Amino acid sequence: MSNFDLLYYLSQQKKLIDNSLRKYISFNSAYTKQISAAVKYALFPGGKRLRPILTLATADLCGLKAKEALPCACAIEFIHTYSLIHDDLPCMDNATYRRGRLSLHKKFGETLAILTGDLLLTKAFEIMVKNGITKKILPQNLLKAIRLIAHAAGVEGMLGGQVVDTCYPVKLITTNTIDYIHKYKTAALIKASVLTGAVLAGAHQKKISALAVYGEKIGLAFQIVDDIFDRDSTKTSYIRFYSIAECYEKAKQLVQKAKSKLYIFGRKAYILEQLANYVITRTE
Ligand code: GRG
Repeated sequence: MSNFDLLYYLSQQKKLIDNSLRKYISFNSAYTKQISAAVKYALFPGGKRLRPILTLATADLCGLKAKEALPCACAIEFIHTYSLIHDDLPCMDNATYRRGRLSLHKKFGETLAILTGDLLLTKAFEIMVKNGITKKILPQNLLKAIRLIAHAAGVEGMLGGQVVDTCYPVKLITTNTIDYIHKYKTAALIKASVLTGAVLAGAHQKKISALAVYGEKIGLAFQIVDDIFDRDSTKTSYIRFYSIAECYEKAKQLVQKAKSKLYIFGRKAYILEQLANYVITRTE
């Protein structure tokens, strides 16, 4: 695998995912024109597509062709996109820009931004139920995947982390609070993205358990790197408690731990190793 080109791999997977995402947003009637435009703006050109890329990678690792896992991978990207739109709203992070362009509510107004987030969240589940079963995916495995994705997006996952991030009194925030926020707000959906591919493939429990640890560790490392990018030392950031060097060290250790869980897959885990490295070497 010495000639493996990670950036090329990421761009190819992004293309695959983008083509699939496009298929799910063709609900254009005279009455849905506005929200259709808003959904397109939110999804394209999009970001790194890290979560669906992880889903396709673990599906492949566990013996399921990546394209079989595309509906669930796209549904996860829909949920991620909804979370960014709502997070940017004036009542949350009040962000003017996202991915170098106006945030959705700045471009389309707050009402449409809230509704676009709601649309993406509900559509995600419609896609999984409607398109998730293929010849190679057993219905019970799809059901398990939907359940774990719903859990990761909900109050014991991303939404729960966001509640603490946005509503917890700032003066009570300790490193434990920040660990909690990171684990739920960010790592939960990344972990679910990793597990979804394996669950759809019907992987053995031993593999699922190893991937659960891998997913959570890279999810935490991802958020620490995000904190470093933000350099925001005021609220719920690692930077508030640790130096940049300490943050990098923590992220590196998490990635090391994540990769150490992959030994049961042998050389086939090469792509997941590279994706773990990417979480801390990425520049955006
Ligand atoms: C609104 C319920 C609700 C939750 C929002 C995830 C989240 C919770 C808010 C996003 C705030 C944020 C910027 C968190 C940092 C980690 C993160 C999710 C960064 C953005 O993810 P990337 O870098 O985005 O994967 P791209 O643009 O590549 O898709």
